Amino acid sequence: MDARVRVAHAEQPKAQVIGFIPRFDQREQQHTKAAVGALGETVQKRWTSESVDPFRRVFYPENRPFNSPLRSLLAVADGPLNPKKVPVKDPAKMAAHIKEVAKFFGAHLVGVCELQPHHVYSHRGLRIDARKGRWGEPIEIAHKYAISIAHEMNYERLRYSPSFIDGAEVGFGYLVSATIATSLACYIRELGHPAMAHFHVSERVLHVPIAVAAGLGELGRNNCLIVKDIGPRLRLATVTTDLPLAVDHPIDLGVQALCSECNKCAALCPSQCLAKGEKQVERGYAHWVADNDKCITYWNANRDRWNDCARCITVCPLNKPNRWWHRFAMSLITKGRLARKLLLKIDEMFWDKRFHLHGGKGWLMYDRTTSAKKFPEGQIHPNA
Ligand code: B12
Ligand code: SF4
Ligand code: SF4
Repeated sequence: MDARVRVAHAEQPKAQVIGFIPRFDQREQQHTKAAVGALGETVQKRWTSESVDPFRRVFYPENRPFNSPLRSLLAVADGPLNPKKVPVKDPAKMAAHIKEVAKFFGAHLVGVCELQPHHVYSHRGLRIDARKGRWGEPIEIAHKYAISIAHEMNYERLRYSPSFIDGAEVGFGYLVSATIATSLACYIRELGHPAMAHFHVSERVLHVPIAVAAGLGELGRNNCLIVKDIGPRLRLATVTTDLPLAVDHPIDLGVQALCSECNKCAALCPSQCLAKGEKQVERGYAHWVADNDKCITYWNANRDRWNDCARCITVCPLNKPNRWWHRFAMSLITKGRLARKLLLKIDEMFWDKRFHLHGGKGWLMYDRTTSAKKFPEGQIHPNA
């Protein structure tokens, strides 16, 4: 049994689910709303146009799929089973084995939960669904379990948000997390059991509630999963499966308590779309309700300089390099209000300054202010 499961049994997780949680229609999520024009013509035009940044075009297959590796992963997200089915005598041993396999493939954290109806979108609504003629089709996933996979994103590159530098890190995170999930799904299918990998061009599920149920961490004010060693600085992917597995449980790391006393992501969000006040019960669970439309509208404010934003991850006091002193600080946040106040004060004194002063040397051919306008060809490229 790993440490996270022990925490779950030692403490009651913060009550989050208050009532029935309806399934969410994928056509209502913001990437789709922006693409179909539900957020206005300007946002639609910008969001569906080809990016000036070559990294963006590599990591997101929407405009030029021929040079996007994700396209090949899509082909093996689901697939046929090896007819020689391996029997599972002990689901706990199998879960431990599968977690090790996921870590071998590169996962930072792995957990298992039962797949619940509200984890699964009600109707298909990805841009690829429109192209394949299955837009709006009802989604049913018969699988019993969900394996939640977290991939760690680079600390330094995210500090440039919003720019093409953190954008490249996010895109790379999508690719790596998709590779891990796909490899794991393929492995399970080779054991003869059904498995499907969900990543941003194949997904039928909501990764964050799955990760919370699988005991990876807690939901923060910034609407992201926050884990004990790297805070919210992660990308998620999921494998749904029928392979018999022992499940993990939600955990209490003190994140919700800290978020109630901290407001940093909401204060520093450039679009001011995050909730500054108390949690509300919305769609059957208690959380800080954000204006997600405002967030993606900001992503499209200046496509010559950025394609997205991750500042609510970057500025979070729980986003620190994964070192012993950070893990020690994390262990203190459950110890009471005074300890949390002290940690927030230390963050304000040392880390705020460091974050804001990070003019940065830049990375590859980019710095914080790189704009496509400086390149006569209309796209960013190495001036070699
Ligand atoms: C649409 C979408 C967006 C939209 C909407 C934001 C949002 N919070 O949903 C926009 C474009 C604004 C966005 C922005 C960002 N996103 Co986004 N986004 C998604 C996507 C594709 C679908 C989520 C969705 O359908 N949201 C619409 C509704 C359901 O949102 P909601 O009601 O606010 O619910 C949110 C939470 O409350 C929670 N949730 C929903 N139901 C329940 C039920 C329970 C019981 C619980 C506990 C939680 C929970 O899940 C939702 C996402 O957090 C997911 C991938 C996926 N399939 O899960 C990634 C995802 C949520 N995004 C992610 C990230 C990191 C970001 C950004 C930081 C951008 C970036 N550059 O990386 C910002 C952060 C903005 C923010 N503060 O939320 C990560 C989160 C990783 C993490 N640490 O948790 C995900 C999981 C992508 C991934 N594969 O890693 N995103
Ligand atoms: S910045 Fe503060 S309020 Fe926002 S998620 Fe991090 S700890 Fe919570
Ligand atoms: S991604 Fe940027 S705009 Fe969106 S909520 Fe986070 S900080 Fe705000």
